[in-house]
Amino acid sequence: MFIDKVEIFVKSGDGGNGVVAFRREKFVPRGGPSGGDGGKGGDIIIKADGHLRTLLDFQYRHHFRAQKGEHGKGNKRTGKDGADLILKVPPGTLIKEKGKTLIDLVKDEDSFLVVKGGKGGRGNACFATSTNQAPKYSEKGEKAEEKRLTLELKLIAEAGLIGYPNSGKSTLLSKVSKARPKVADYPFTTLEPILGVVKIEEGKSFVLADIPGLIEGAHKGAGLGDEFLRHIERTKVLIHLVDLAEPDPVKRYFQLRNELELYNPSLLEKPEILVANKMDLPEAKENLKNFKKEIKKEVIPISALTGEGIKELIGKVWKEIS
Ligand SMILES: Nc1nc2c(ncn2[C@@H]2O[C@H](COP(=O)(O)OP(=O)(O)OP(=O)(O)O)[C@@H](O)[C@H]2O)c(=O)[nH]1
Ligand SMILES: [Mg+2]
Repeated sequence: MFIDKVEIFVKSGDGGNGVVAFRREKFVPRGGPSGGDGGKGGDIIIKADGHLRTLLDFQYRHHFRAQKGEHGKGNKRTGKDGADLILKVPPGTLIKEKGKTLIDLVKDEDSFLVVKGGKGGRGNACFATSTNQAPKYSEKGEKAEEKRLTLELKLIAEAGLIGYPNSGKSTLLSKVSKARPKVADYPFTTLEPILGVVKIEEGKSFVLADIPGLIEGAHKGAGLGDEFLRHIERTKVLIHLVDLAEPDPVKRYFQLRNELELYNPSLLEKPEILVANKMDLPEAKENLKNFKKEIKKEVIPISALTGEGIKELIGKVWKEIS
């Protein structure tokens, strides 16, 4: 299962308490104050790691606590600081609190302190003055911070497949990558986004996202709705797949563009590679000429089923993103 949004609960470490203690030495009847300070509690830091691609690690574990600071000790010894906890997430993860974005960890190694550990309290040794040489009080450590956070990952796919249900998006993804999305001859087969890595040759690869099909009215919730479009908001290029064997592919093309605009008009400004699929079928061959005439845009004819035209398509995508 692909996880792209998780809620977690984070709590830093409490600061250790300062203590009250007095020196006890054989020949010193009234030893001075010697209570040490408490250690600082651990912080929780969220850090982007370029090797990660999903938030899967957070599927089963939602609660995270950093270590507490140790209490102070006699002989003016300071308690140990609690260890920090570093949570790793894929680059592109947004950290939100109560719906507000705290930060966007864009690239590898980006990090953000989400909850700060409590400061250690001071021991009584700190409070000795000329007028109060034997203070009998110390500070308590500062309390930890706790937060409920949402981690949201917008897939870092460089190319996104869009189109009506049944247009062949998943078929294409399974042809060009090792991803094995379900393919079937009914609409809304794909229920959640699926990523695949398209390898052209050594050192030349890109991530392609297959998202559930869109239909007219998706912005109002028709079909599976349009919320999946957020997964392709950051792609460099959109691959718009149209089933040319359908009776009116021209209308469908414009309906889909309209849904993109209603979701986020800036999607229309992304480079669009327009693909006419199912060219192995006679109906598709019949429709192609009219389709090209009406759309007035470069069209790449392919058959995701037989593989015809796919190499040229991938070459075009690579040119656009590299
Ligand atoms: N003849 C022919 N059939 C194709 C081609 N590409 C896909 N199909 C068929 O079209 C149907 C839908 O394919 P999918 O890949 O599941 O379509 P999708 O766009 O992922 O659909 P959703 O996940 O529902 O949005 C399946 O029966 C495929 O076998 C093609 O190039 N030629
Ligand atoms: Mg699909």
